[in-house]
Amino acid sequence: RSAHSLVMMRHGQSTWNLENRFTGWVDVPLTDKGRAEATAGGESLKEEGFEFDMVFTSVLTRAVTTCNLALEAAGQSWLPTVKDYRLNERHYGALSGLNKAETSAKHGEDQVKIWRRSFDVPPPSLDRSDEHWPGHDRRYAALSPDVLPLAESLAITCDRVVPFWESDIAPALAAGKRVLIVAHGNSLRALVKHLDGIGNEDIIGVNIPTGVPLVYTLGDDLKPLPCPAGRTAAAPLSGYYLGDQAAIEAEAARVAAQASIRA
Ligand code: DG2
Repeated sequence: RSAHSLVMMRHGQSTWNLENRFTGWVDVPLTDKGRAEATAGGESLKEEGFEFDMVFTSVLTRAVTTCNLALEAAGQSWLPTVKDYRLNERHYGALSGLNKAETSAKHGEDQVKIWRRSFDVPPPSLDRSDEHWPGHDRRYAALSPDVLPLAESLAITCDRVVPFWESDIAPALAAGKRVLIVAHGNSLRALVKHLDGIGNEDIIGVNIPTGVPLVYTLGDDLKPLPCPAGRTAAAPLSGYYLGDQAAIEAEAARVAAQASIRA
């Protein structure tokens, strides 16, 4: 039985991660810490002997820069890289740009948790005149305005991430390519939900830290194989993170708590 290698990584810390602002499709850069995280992620891939044949990322600068820095550190900058908007972060609608803790102070932590982590409740919508509607950005000019979101729940995000998985990423894996995906907290939650068959309730508790490689091995059916002996799966995911497990767990807990009023 042949195994397929898939590594996912959330981009390093962005300026709006640092400022604790809802980001979504807003195109903010990495901080210096985020650049260092991206490089460290690439170095750990190199140390562990990971080689890739193909890379996928979003069209947002924080993911593209992370991808470039990680590949450079891994000595694999030459790899073919596909950038596609379907790996973009979920669109945070009218929350885009707002501070997460301030939004909780205004609307309550429970409401903000629903907006951040419920499966199918979208955040409040923008309208098309808003500067954060992607129709004003020429990188989306080839797309029909009807596919450009006004706000996305995780369910809506799954409805673009999973078809891209099926049409582009899964065929590359099936052809024997070893794949790296560099994307975002919620576009990766959509992907692991699909891969691991995580339920709508259990996905609420999944938080992905920045800049840490998440390693999956898939079987011939492209379903995850159990985590290898000696590694600890990031349950309910069957993938495992490379690096200091306690630090990674603490970082995931910090992401979960980002909208707490005292954050
Ligand atoms: C964050 C995720 O996205 O935020 O859009 O604010 O991964 O691109 O930094 P990323 C955003 P949360 O859903 O964790 O609040």
